[in-house]
Amino acid sequence: MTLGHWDVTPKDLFLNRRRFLAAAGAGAGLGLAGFSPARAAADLTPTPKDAVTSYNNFYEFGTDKEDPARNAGSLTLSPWSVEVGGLVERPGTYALADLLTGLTVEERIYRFRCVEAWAMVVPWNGVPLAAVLEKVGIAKGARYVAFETLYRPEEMPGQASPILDWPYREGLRLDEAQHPLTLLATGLYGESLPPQNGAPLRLVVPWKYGFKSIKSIVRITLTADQPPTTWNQMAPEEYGFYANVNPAVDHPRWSQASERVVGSGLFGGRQDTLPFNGYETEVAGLYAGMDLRQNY
Ligand SMILES: Nc1nc2c(c(=O)[nH]1)N[C@H]1C(S)=C(S)[C@@H](COP(=O)(O)O)O[C@H]1N2
Ligand SMILES: [Mo]
Repeated sequence: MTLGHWDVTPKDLFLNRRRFLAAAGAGAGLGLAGFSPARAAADLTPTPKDAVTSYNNFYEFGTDKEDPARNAGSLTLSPWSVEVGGLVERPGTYALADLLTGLTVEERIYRFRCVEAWAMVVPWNGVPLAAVLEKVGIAKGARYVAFETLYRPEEMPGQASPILDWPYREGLRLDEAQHPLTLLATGLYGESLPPQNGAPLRLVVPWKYGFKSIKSIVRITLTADQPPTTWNQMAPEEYGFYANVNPAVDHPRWSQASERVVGSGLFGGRQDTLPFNGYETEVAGLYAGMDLRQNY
């Protein structure tokens, strides 16, 4: 069986054919001025919406890039609740609307870089994860945040297959989770999140490989210890817990120095991959003193 993360096939490239005349390269990097999401957005040209919503990784709905758009329409999105627990002051099962009440949904145009070496620019809508964490209250001793995707094999045909250890799990260090760039997305292109993109609530961590950005979240748990995460458990030599985008550290089976720009023509243009996916100024401080080859 061919898994996307195991094998970037010519077919993957060919599937990119429904693309557009418009050049959609991720433009220049962040400006030299201090960080502001609006400023970061101003320098980026979004990938066409058709590409963002038809070329997906969401193995719960199949491993081919076009499977999620084809199969995820069956997902029941309402009601949706998120179980918040572990080291929090106000644990509980929150209806999605209650979790978001009082928070301002913002637009964030971010680069998005899959570990398979393709890239997009996505105009997300969402709330900072930090605001949600503040709402539920971070208890003493919390050092990590763990996330889980819905497990519902009746609606998620990919979960019948043992390719991953379901439910899909991800995690961040607490300071990464609280970083202002870290988003809980509820939409893209100004509309509700399409199911194939992880409706109704997914994580977006733009300086990390895409697999960290877990979709269709039903559980958020604050922990003292580093939580187990799906791809890291599956192949620890290939997918680290940190998974910060790093052109200097290759995947064991392919280079990470450059990336194919999805939506920029028949086979996609290529561009150099940037350290921390272009967000080095904002996030490098989180990893001061760490060996990023060791902690890939
Ligand atoms: N639950 C879940 N979340 C997931 C995945 C998945 O298979 N299941 N794939 C990840 C990977 S590998 C990538 S690259 C991104 C893809 O997000 P997109 O389809 O919105 O571009 O979702 C991530 N989140
Ligand atoms: Mo990915």
